[in-house]
Amino acid sequence: MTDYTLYGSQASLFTGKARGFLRWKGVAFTEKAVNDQIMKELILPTVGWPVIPILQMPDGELVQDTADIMANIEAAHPAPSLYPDGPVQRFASELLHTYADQWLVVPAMHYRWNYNEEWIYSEFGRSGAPDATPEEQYQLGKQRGQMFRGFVPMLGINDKTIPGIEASYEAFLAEFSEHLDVHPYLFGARPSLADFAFLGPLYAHLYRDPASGEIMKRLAPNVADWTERTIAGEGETGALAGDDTVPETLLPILRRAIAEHLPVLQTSLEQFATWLANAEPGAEVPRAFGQAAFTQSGRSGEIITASFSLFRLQAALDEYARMDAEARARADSLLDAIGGAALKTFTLPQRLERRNYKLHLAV
Ligand SMILES: N[C@@H](CCC(=O)N[C@@H](CS)C(=O)NCC(=O)O)C(=O)O
Repeated sequence: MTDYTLYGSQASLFTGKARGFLRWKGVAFTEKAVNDQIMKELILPTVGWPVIPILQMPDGELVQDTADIMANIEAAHPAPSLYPDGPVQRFASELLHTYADQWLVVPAMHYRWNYNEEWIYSEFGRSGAPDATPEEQYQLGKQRGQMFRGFVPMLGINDKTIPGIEASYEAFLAEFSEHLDVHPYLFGARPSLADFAFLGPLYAHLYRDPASGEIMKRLAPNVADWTERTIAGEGETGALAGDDTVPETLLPILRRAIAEHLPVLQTSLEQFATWLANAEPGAEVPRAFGQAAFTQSGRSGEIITASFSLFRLQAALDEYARMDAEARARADSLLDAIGGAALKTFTLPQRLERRNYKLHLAV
């Protein structure tokens, strides 16, 4: 019997993020693969929609959303700290968190579904019904996988955009490799929030799916090595970069995040404001408002404007808002250096909050 139970799946992006974090924290937890019974009897009655991972707390409470899982564990087990101490590092961490969760999901889904489709159907079947025959597992996995397969066009992944998505991912791998030549983790010698955020897309889809893993190991062996260390929960001791500095080698990654994702976030903000004009106070917020144009490595397409991306970004904006003048000046220099000056005045017209496991207008 352990204190915490993580309900998830080996193939799930956000389960990998939570698993690496929990291991690194050193808390005792049991991981259980979610099957139909757990979904119907535990998750749906409380959470209300089919989503993983879920962390069950020692008192039985179910926590959904990896940011909330991390915050709850952090409150109970503060050392080693997940969040950097310095305000600018915290701000940059939340920007990278938004990029990892809400933008690197695009290459993750592209490589999974366009390079590993048959494999992932069998894999979904193996985890949902470990005792079934391979043929039954494949058929079950195919049924289960349809929803995720359906997300692929919504993420703007199509013949026109794929060369841009791949070029951008390969450039990202090169940039992350250069960073890892100098630092073992994103902000220094131990993992912190942004590492576990990156682990989401980089582990299950881009490392563990066989064809994707082959690409990562060939193009960026030290990113594969970082992925192995981070999912294992290693690196619990070292220090983060001193004086609240953001390592120089992170700037190309932040620049890429801003160049590709910020235009989509700006369109999302406009569409949120339009939706808000007719919304009831405290209303549940739709998962997507519409679509936005995006460009990756010269290829343009349209992607859904996810409300959750604004919610993740809100955490970065909160860090920025609470800075004193000295930290704000350093954050502004960082924003200028990465092409993100527009974030200085990026304001949500209404705060977002999660209630009953769903996104709502804050009350
Ligand atoms: N923002 C959530 C996302 C969780 C999530 O999207 N999980 C995926 C599997 S990795 C899922 O269950 N998706 C179902 C859906 O989006 O409808 C988190 O950080 O935990």
